[in-house]
Amino acid sequence: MDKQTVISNFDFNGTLVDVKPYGSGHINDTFLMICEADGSECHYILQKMNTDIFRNPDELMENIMNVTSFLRKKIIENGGDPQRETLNVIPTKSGQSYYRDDQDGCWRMYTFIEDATSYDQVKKPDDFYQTAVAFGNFQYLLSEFSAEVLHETIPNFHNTIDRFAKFKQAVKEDVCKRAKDVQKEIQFVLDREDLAYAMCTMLKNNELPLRVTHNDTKLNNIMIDNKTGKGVCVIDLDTVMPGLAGNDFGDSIRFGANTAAEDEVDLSKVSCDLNLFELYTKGFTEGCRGSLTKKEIETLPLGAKTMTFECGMRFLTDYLQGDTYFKVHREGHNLDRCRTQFALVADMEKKWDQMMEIVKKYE
Ligand code: ADP
Ligand code: GN1
Ligand code: MG
Repeated sequence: MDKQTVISNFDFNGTLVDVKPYGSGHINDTFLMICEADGSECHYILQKMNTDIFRNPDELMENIMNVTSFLRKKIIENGGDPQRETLNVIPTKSGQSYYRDDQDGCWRMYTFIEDATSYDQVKKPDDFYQTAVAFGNFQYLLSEFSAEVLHETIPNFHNTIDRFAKFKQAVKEDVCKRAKDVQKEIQFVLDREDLAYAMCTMLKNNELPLRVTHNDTKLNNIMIDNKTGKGVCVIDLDTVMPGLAGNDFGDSIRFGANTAAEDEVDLSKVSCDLNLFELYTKGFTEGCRGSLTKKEIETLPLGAKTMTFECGMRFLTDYLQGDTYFKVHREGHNLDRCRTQFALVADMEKKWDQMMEIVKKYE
């Protein structure tokens, strides 16, 4: 179905002028709608949800409605602006949270967060610090949210043990006959089985608490206010589910403290910037407002290493399976991404003692 027809089914304010692809997310198809209302330009985000990945759009949208209405109340209580500080779903004309087209494509619309930017790379260290405060605060705000109402939108999302098993299965099946070319990368994973088990085992043993977390805390999933420089809104709420604080911390480090892009081909540019690591630790612990346990803080470096390893393993699994999960824009894109993640894990292994020293200051 064409986008104009899809859009005509939503109850938004204004007339559509243009609609074009937007952002650099790896999962959903995102579009910017340029509209006109009362003589001035306004914008909306239109998204075709990836229903190959999110199998149950009803449950997914129920999560988003529940989380955003909870956040809206908290933001109002704290004197904030609920139009900018959380996602706002624009309903369809029949009052639904998403629209299903005649080919079962599922679409949703959000108000556009104006005067704010989502970055693909850290431009100023303070921006990274501000995103840490905002992600920490997001988790803090959700600490009173009842986890029981949340559906698991992607089962075992950060179950690294399960990811490891699925990786080994993909190597065994080798459907695209690519395994022979990536023996070094496969061995890198197999040599780190302990790492795949570490955080999950601590959760199982109740050494780490289960919280409501975002689970996809990369830099471009947060909007930074163009004027104040503060993290104004956490977006991409598709994976808000029970999880580990260390994983939210870790995924931000994986992406934002890397001195290179996620898909950089020159691996000599990849490293974990310890100044950014420290700034994020400071911001995240402040944002969580003292709610993290001593063990959670101690294991933040492990969260960073685990999320980087897991993500690299997911890119490699997808490469072996024929690039069916993450959007790719060139041949070998997932393999390039996998290699940066493994180079970053190797760099963290070298800097491990320093990373542990840094987090000690914030216990
Ligand atoms: P994906 O799951 O594919 O990553 P996202 O929900 O993160 O999709 O959206 C992709 C990009 O679109 C974001 O990184 C951001 O740049 C932009 N975006 C999404 N929602 C909004 C919004 N409400 N206002 C402004 N920009 C947005
Ligand atoms: C995906 O949706 P996006 O692009 O913000 C992925 C994350 C990965 C990330 C790697 C639902 O995030 O888990 O860490 O790519 N999201 C999903 O860049 O799988
Ligand atoms: Mg995203």
